[in-house]
Amino acid sequence: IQEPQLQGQDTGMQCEDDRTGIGVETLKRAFLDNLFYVQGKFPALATKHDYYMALAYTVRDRLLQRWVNTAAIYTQQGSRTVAYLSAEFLMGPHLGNNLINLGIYNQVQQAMTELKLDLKELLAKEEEPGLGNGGLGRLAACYLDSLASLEIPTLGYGIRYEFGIFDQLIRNGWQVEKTDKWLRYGNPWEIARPEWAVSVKFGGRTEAHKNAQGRYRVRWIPHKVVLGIPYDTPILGYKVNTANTLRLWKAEAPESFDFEAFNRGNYYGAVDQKVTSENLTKVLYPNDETYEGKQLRLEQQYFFVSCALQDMLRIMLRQKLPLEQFHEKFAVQLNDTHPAIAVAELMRLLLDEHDMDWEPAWEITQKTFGYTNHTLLPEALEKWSLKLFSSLLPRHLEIIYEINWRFLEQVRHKFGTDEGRIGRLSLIDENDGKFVRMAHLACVGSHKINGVAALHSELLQKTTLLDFYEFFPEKFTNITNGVTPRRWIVLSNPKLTNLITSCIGDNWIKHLEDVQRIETYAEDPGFQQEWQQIKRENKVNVAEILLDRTGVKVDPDSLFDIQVKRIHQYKRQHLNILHAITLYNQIKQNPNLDITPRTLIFAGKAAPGYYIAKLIIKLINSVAEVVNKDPDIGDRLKVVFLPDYNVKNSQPIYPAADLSEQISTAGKEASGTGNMKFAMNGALTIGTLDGTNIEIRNAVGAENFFLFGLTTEDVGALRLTGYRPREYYKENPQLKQAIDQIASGYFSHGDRSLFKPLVDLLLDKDPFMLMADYQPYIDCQQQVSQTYRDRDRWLQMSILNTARMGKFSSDRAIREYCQQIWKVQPVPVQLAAEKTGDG
Ligand code: GP0
Repeated sequence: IQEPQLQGQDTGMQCEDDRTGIGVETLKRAFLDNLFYVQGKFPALATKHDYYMALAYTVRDRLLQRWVNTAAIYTQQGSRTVAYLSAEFLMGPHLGNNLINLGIYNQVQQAMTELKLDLKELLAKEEEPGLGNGGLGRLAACYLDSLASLEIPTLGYGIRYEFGIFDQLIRNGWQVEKTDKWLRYGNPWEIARPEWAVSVKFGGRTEAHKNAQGRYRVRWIPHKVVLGIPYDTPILGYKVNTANTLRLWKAEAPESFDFEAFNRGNYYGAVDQKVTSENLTKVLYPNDETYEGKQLRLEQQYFFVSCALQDMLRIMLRQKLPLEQFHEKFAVQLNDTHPAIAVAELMRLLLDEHDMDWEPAWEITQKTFGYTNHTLLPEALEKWSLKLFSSLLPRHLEIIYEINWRFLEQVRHKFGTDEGRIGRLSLIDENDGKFVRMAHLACVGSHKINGVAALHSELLQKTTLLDFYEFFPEKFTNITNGVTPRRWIVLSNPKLTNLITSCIGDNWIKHLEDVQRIETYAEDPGFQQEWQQIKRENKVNVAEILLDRTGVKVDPDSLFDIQVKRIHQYKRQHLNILHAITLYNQIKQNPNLDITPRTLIFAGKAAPGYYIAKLIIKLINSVAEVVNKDPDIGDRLKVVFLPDYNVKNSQPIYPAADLSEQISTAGKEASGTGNMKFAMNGALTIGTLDGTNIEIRNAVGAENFFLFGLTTEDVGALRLTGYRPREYYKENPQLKQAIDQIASGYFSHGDRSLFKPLVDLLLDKDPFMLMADYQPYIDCQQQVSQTYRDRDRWLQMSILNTARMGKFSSDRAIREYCQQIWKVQPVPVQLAAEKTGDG
């Protein structure tokens, strides 16, 4: 890794500050000092964890210098700021990323080596903050990295869940969930700011009163109040001094106990209040792309949104900015509808708490928000029953009725009385019970609405949000997702990073479009040789991990065919397994078959209540058990399920992949982001025309991408003409054999009932059209196997994939958000030492 030339280097001539210096000697001294004064240990008694903590504090000290300076400059300049509201931030471990962004990875590695410690082992000690489910939460994390790297003033606002996404164990092939106690040993990256606590109200009723000018105003008399305590984590940009803030809120009881209840002698009742309040931010809901109408979830959403908006108002008051300028000070982005209640909450704060009139408040509100939609799946669209909503947020329901009334008036004005259209656009769903539609609230309350890939944005406008598109087409736009090359190439794949940098310098890390320049080496035998060698070393590394965690030994020279993501029917891990069974059967039928040896690797969590997804995990493990121990198969096919997929465990995976599985039913995967991480690391994709697969294929070239399957249009047409999955099964002997084996108990010790629900679903309904896509998928996989045998061709394709992935950096995505939606400019941060020029 190429190191930056920052200030404060260890020249030996000057004395470095132990909290900021980055020379090896200074780092060693600071590290031992932290071991002593923070952990209270001397080396002989210190555990690996003590050493991790000492190193984390050493790095944190170096961040603090930048963080405090950044805050000072933003405060002085009253900078326009992005507020990214997200119920999830899937940050992954901080230490390694901070070392990369500070540009001190190599110095720290050397310092640790000189102290007889292994940096890798210390990095492995970090408990990752798993405060997200999957793509949506990880996107928020990549965006914070890019915002800081582009020097954009930003606050990330979310929830400090005490328990993040569960840890996954595999017992007897089934997923078992274990509580994620990530805060158990303390969190060195956060600082609590109890002085900025805010109160959040719930329940109760409203009443009218008159303000000083004799105008009617509304007062909300809540049933309960919860305190929100902010916990701040610095987010450092890559090789800049900008350190932005991720501000996560923890719920607490307003007093440690209820004195009244205590005085009445009801000590337990008083403590109970405290327990109930703190339950609010206890645990992340582990559903990905399915909403659950739970009261606690709505409480979480309102809680963090109210905390965030009150915090922004506090910042404005401190900077002496008039509230009329709210939308000029803050650009607030709604990461899906989870924070959409912000539209009503900002209205309430401006109207009720700051005495503003409706029209200016509404104008400010609309100019403030942008809304990103992340899915078209109907089961994911949030709607809250009026009963629940009104009992929890009575004032917000009044405001939503008023917004709706005024909005539908405008609709009538534009389109006349078209009751069908009005019913479809209304913020209240009255089809089957009454519900508040959160996506509608977000659309009406924002000035921009974006999808996350070209196809997704198009489908949004043509289907899910068609009526809104017809009403205000100018609000709609697309911003294709991206991922940060710092974590997903530099940190995860140091060997590839060094190879690329040795050829073209390190500019590509900040400007990923520049990685294009390795194209000239795509057919260079020496470069290809090094490329292959690195891939092999990364595969050996994963082979060791697989052996360690699953006991399965895999061949690093086999084709590593990898599908890692949440387990979902629409993502079709079971289609991939049908391919595994097909290969197995081909070898069994012809034991001398000369096929391209493959290792199929799966990882991902299923929502605890998603029965079919859990059954798919069981099926993968059941097939693995049969395949892996069959002596006829040998090294030609292995199937492995790596437990507990999370950010930390994913980092070695992408660099080790030959083939990336992106096989969702067309039209269902909004974007996908794992697809980008794989391709950047030189994996080839087998995929459908879905989400960003389409754009990746356009970028890398159709000849460097394995395409198969129905298109979105095909899917729609087939559904209309009557889809009969059982016909495909009857007419395809390979498919029939595979399904029959699953049904007959071949993979389940003769148990025919185990997979029956899955088999019935596939043969009768097959909502995700596996049967239709099966043969094209198998044929395409055959192409993959053929191509893999042509080593030079494969290497060339692999190199061209990496070379042409520039567009998929989250830096590009964030630049587009800044220009199209947020209208915000960089604010560079200089350190005092740089300004005065003295060390
Ligand atoms: C979308 F609606 N996504 C949701 C959700 O609740 N959770 C979630 O992770 C994902 C999409 O499925 C995606 O296609 C997309 O790339 C990601 O949001 C970020 O936009 C793949 O994970």
